[in-house]
Formats: sequence, structure tokens, C-alpha cells
Amino acid sequence: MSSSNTISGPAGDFQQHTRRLANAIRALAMDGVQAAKSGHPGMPMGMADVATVLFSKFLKFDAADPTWPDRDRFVLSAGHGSMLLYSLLWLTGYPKITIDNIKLFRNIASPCAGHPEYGHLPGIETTTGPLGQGVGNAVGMAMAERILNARYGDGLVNHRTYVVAGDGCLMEGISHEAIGLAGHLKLKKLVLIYDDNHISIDGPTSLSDSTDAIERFAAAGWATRRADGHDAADIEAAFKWAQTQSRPAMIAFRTIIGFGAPHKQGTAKAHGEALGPEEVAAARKELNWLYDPFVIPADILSQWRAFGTRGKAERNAWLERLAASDAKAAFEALEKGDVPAAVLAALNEVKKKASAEKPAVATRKASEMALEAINANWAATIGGSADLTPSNNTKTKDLKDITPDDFSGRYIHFGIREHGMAAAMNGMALHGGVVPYGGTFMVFSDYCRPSIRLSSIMGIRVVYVMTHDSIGLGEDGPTHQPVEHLAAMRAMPNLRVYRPADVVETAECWALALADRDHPSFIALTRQNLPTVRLTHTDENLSARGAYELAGAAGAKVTLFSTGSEIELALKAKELLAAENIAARVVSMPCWALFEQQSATYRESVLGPGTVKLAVEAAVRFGWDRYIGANGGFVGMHSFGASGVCKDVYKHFAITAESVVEAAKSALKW
Ligand SMILES: Cc1ncc(C[n+]2csc(CCOP(=O)(O)OP(=O)(O)O)c2C)c(N)n1
Ligand SMILES: [Mg+2]
Repeated sequence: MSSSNTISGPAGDFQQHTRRLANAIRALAMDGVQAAKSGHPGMPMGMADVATVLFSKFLKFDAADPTWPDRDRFVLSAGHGSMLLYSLLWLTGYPKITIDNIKLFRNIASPCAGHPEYGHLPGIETTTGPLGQGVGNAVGMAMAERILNARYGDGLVNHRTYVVAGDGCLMEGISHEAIGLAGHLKLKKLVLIYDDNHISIDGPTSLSDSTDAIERFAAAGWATRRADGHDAADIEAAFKWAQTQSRPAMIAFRTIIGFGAPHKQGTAKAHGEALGPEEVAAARKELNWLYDPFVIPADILSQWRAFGTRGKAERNAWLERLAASDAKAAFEALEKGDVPAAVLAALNEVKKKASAEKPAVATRKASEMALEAINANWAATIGGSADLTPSNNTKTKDLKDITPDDFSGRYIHFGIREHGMAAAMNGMALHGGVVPYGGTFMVFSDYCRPSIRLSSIMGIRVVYVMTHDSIGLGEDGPTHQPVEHLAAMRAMPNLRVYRPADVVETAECWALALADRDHPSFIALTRQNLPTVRLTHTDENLSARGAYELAGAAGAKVTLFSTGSEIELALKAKELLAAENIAARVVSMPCWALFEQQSATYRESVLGPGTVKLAVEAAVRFGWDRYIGANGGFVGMHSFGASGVCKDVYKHFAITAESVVEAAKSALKW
């Protein structure tokens, strides 16, 4: 672009027209960032032409109905460019967003937060900002689309997912996992829009990267193409090309960051700070956009608003098809996403049977038993594992594999891609119509923690099936034995961390996880067998209280708090203490977060005022002081684990009933 031209790029009406429409985005972006005195003007200014062509000619949407199930999804993975999204939502006339919201960009009073946040405004499909996450979300959305398309056909489900990714998104490791999975699955409705501007924060990307993105995507099985991101005709041709591919499509749009800001464009100076009043004024001149800040001339706005209604006829036709479809009720039930009563009834049967038959099984096996009950009664669940299917017990009898050529199944082999799996599950949950769960070893929750954090920020229903939850996994040793992970996960706001003790509690935790529409769940499950500890059936879901007295004792002097596999030890310790005339009660705490929500009276009664308090958990103490006090007794881990047979490892770290007895006795003396 030559700074002597007011409107640069190729000549032609379409080009001139697109540029003027795009300049509305550029102006809003630089004005919004300038008003906030922080933000990222460069990316929206660079991507404005591409976004204008996409929204005016390709994206299937009706701004009046942002949750239309068959809309195309638009994901801004490069979330720092949030002003691009806010501008598009306002210009096309989405509900709720106002120009005043944009004027207050990045202000606590505005839904236009620094990075797009799911739930703040209709049209924000996912929360982005941590680079690369949106790419993983988009892969999940595209998977959900194919899964539902296989069930309901093109008439009801036939839409694309567009994701805007920058250099940062593509450098992040998560993109490797997401791109590999999408390429393998031949997600032909996925279009990745690469903002190939050669700039990131530190300067030119040549400082740190030499990857040929086209070759990289091609190697993963994508269709690839380059385009000039400032040439409207080329942009249009590229999107046309993307519609015809039988694989996911990546378009590397060569763009200039900060396009239109004469002294800063093309440099890192345009990336992440307000341009400054002088440069904003210069850009206005450069772009021939001679309007006051936040003023969009009526002719431009009305054209943008018309794009927002472009999809109305298509949506109406879709509504008619839905109304006439035999699948209407089933489709709507899946979209609504309520857990069918049959699922809860089946889980209650699992509980009843377990209390009667008292099986000694690992809770990962118990989880499989719960899933058999769930999956047979609800078509919404989509299971998967990051290459640990036989260990995570995530695949039930009636789940057929999803393959690149057949999406009629309900089971996904995510490959060794924990992070990609978690981000894709977020995308699936956000897409709607499906309820994803996925497994890995709990220690590798570290590998997907950023996506778990986003599930939690967004408050969406994703279930993490985390098996091999302690030193109890044995021989694989400390690299595989989670020690600090329970504490780390319990520290995460909004995440429901469950650690059930037997089949009964496992069924209860699954029921809670599925019924909870506003929280992701993390279910910690054992590799080793555990006895049934809930011997009397109750229809009531006791785990819903978060913690409850599992075994009481008249005149109890000691309360033993425990979870999961160590409940067995606590119960044994209670017996040993009883033999020495020390009355102890055992409290099972499958979900701290739910316990915190109970009434003060209930909590107080469970905590056992006046008793000596001890916790038993094969994990670090961090967090337990809240219940046992700084002087409470703790039998658990104080270091990383060790390789050995489960029983020996427990003994090695002195996590035994005898240790609990000793700790209780010394606490009583104390
Ligand atoms: C995981 C993660 N790491 C770091 C950041 C901080 N960050 C925000 S934008 C950015 C540079 C991104 O470069 P690019 O995607 O090329 O964006 P552009 O400068 O082209 O707008 C960085 C490092 C982040 N948001 N997420
Ligand atoms: Mg860049």
C-alpha cells in the first residue's frame, strides 16, 4: 500500500466498495482502542477487508437470531482482535450490542471486554484470547456439525465453521493438535482464515519462526490456498474456493497489520496499543474516512445492516424444513440439552445394583458402568479419549467409532492430543446438540489445563474423565502419578472436581455432571479396585451435597475426611480406632465445590464441631486446612510418588489405615 493513495489496492468497483465498508471496521477499531487507551487496533484493521467479504457474501447468519442452530460459526481465535468482532456484531445489527458498548470498549461497564467473552453478547461463539484455543474450538464445532449432519441430513444441519487465526495461534502447540485432528477427520466444513501479516508483538515473525504454513497444513491433510487479504476479488475467490473443498480449508491471507495507519501499519507498533490521536487522524486521512469518532455514515451502516438480514430467507426456509421434519422433536430435544429422566433413572439403577451386589471395581470401571447407562439412554453424549480408551474406559458397547468418512458414530479417537481434545470438547459443547466427554490420565490434565480453564470461564458442560488419579496407579511411577492435581483443579473457579469412592458415588457424580448445564466437570477415577462403601441404597444423590457423613459414630471424638480411594482406609481406620474405644466418624467429600454451596448448618454438622479432624487423601495437603484446620492431621502425599505395585507404594508413603490411627491418636493427645 502506498501512503500517497487515499484508497489503495487494485482498482474496480467491488474493491472500492468493499474497502469503504471495511473502513467502518477500521475506524471503530482504532476509535474504540483509542478511547480505551488500550487494546489491539492492528489486527482488526488488517483483517477488515477479509471480514467484510466474508460477512457480506459468505457467512450464513441472521443477526436477528444469533442462536439459529444451522448458522455458520465465526470464531475469532486471535481474540486480541476483539474489536473486529464487536464491530461486525454492531454493524450487522446483532441484538444487545450498542455503539455505547463499543465506546466503552474494555470498560467494566461494557460487554465489549478486552477479549471476546462467551455470554457477554449474542454472536460471541466462544471466549478467546489465549492464542490457539479458538482453532481447537472451531475443530470441535466442525466435528459437532458433521456428527449432527450424519444424523439429521443437510436439510437440518449443514453449516460451516470459520476461524480467524493469527501467527500466534499457529505458533502455539495446540494448533498442531487441532490441525492434525481436523485434517485426519477431513472436516470439509471448516475454514481457517490465516491472518498472515508476518508480525507479532516482538516484531516480525522472522524473529522466531520459519515455518511454511501452507506446507504445514497441507502435510496435515488440509486444502490450502494463498490470497491477498486486501484485494476484494481475490478474497472472494478464495472463499468461493473454500466452499468446494472436500477437506478442511486454510486460506493464508497476506495482510498488513494496522492497514491504513500510515506510520505504524506493517509493524509491531500497530499490534497492541492505541495508535495515538495523531496517527488516528492520519489514518482517517489515509482511508478517506472523514467522520467523527464512532460515527458511521448512514449509507454505510444501512449496507452493513442489510448483510445482517441476508440470511433471513434461508433461516425461514430452515424453520419450515424443521417444522415439516419427522426428526423435529428429537432435534429440538438435543438442542435443548436437558438430561432425559431415563438417564437419571438408569444411573439410579446402577446405584441400587451396586449397593446390593457390592462389587469391588476401580472407579474408572464404575464410570464405564455409569456411561453404559447414560449412553444407552441419551443420544447427545459423544465420548472420546486421547489414545487411552482401554485405560479410561470411555467407550461403551453402543458407541461406534467416528471416522473421517462416517460421522454416524459417537466415539472419537482424539489421538495423543489432550489439549486439542479439551479445546475441541469446548467447541462441541458450544456448538450445541451434543454433550462431550473425554478421557486421559489425570496427570495429563496439565496438558489440557488451558482449555479446562476456558470451559470453566465459559461455564459450559464438558466432562473430563480423568483416570489413574493417584499413586494408586502404581508401576508407572511419579511421572504418571498425580499428586498436586486435585488441589490445582479444586483451585479453579467454576470447575466441579469430583472424586467418587465407589460405583454408587461414581454414578451420582456422573448424574451431577450431566445435569449441570453451567459448569464443566472433572471426574477423578482410580485405576485400582475399590470396595463398595455405600451399602444402603438411597434414591437421593448424596454426592450432590458435596460431602456427607458416610459412617457415623455415637459420641465421635474424631472426624476422618476423605475422598475416592482413601475412603476405604478411613473406614478401616474407624474400625481400628473403635477397637481402642475411640469413636470416629467418616465423611466422604466427593465434591468440595458443591459442599461449599450447602447451608452453614449442614456444613457445620458435617464438619463435626468438637471433634479432632483428620484428612486422608493420596495427594498433597494443599487446600485441606480449610476443613481440618492448620493443626489438623493429614495422611497423604508430601512429595512426588514412586514406581511400584499399588499396595507397596501406599505403604512406602505411609498412607495406610494404621497411619491414620496413629495420626488420630496423636491429634487427640495434642
Ligand atoms: C497463549 C498466549 N500467549 C501469549 C499471549 C499474548 N499475546 C497476545 S497477542 C500476541 C501476539 C500474537 O501475534 P499474532 O497472532 O501474529 O497477532 P497480530 O500481532 O498479527 O495481531 C501475544 C504473544 C496470548 N494472548 N496467548
Ligand atoms: Mg501476526
